[in-house]
Amino acid sequence: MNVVRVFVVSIALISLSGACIQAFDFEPNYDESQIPLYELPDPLVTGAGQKVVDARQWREQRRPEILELFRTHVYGRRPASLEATSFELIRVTPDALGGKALRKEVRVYFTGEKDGPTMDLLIHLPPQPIGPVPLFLALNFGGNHSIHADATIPLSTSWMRDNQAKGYVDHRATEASRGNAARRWPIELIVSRGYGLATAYYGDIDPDFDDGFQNGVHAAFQAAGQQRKPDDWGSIATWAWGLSRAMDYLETDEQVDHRRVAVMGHSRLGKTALWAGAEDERFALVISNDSGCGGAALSRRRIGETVGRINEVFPHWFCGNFKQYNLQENKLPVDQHMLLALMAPRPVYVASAAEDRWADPQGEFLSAYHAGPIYHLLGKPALPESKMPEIDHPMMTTVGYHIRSGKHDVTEFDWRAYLAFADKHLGGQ
Ligand code: GTR
Repeated sequence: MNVVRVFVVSIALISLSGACIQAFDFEPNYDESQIPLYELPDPLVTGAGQKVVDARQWREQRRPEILELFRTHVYGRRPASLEATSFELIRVTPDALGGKALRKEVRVYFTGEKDGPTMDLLIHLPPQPIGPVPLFLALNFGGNHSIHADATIPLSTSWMRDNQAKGYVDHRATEASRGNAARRWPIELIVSRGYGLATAYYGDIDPDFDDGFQNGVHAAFQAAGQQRKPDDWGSIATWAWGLSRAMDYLETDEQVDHRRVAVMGHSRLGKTALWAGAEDERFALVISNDSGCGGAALSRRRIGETVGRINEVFPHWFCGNFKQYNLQENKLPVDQHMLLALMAPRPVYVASAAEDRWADPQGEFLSAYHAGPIYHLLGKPALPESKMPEIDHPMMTTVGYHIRSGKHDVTEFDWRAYLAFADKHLGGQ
């Protein structure tokens, strides 16, 4: 039975919520003994209280029900009619990175209109692939040119968050930002292992600021004067939708095996990768790197970043309804183990970092653990025990997990674990 009870009640948290103090007004809690009493909703009991007994009932009844709950209460609903997306192959460089990779630059026209919103996909494949290759798809934070120092990658012209130190000035990328995230993107390693890597700048899909949903694809799909509904898509849902449009392209590329695409993301983009994997089952494997609150971490634990805090600081990330759960996590009809369960029976990997307490590593692990009963129901192995593995010791069944030493980041250790997990489930080239 997938129920957790924690008997240590935080008097402080209860009295705070009773007095309706703003969710972000108190210090984050990192003390396991101060977690409020919580009970996780059981993914294998339907809304009507019926026990889910077989794979068919999960597939036909409970999975769609849980997906709808996440759409309604957490991420929001993507618009229905989006058949128009088109693609343009801008450039192919057969000998990119000193001959180590084949590069493709593809422009995605979200609405099919040349003057509408676009996303630039940067794809690296093993040079001269002998057949369609499996591929990692992951959004980036700083523009495609930030993932490698190579001077031939076009500088992004999209809106950027200002960060002088990293080369972003007046909301534009400058040459100084080229390659600033290269450490997080071991392209040469990935292609040498027989995989492709496709990336796009998340701000091409929707700029990451609270703009009243006036920019990016939100604006393109919102009729003028149309009021936003409390379950309309927030930015995470929009970014996830953009990943699906990238997948639409990948399905047309004969050098990519679209049945072996792993979607990966770090931090807010880890939350995005999970939601993309839930909404779009074409993703064969899903990886969450340090995704934390609203990603892999259980909301009810209130360790580190909380629902209230994330909604205050990033009001545009989730749907309007999610704000009802500030300091009311127990009222959520879901928790994040149910998001991971939506990946089943596909392989899912959750990674944490030991010093990333803000993302609640223990809550990320428990979430992966409590998705286990769904994997078992579908005949797949899951995490074997409720105790975290040792630091730097990845654990891999159909559900994978590691806690790496170090901070909130994406490191080569993380990528080597993802490659091993992908080798196990997707096979290399
Ligand atoms: C933090 C935020 C986290 C995480 C992170 C990131 O400020 O609190 O939820 O998403 O940003 O995306 O880097």
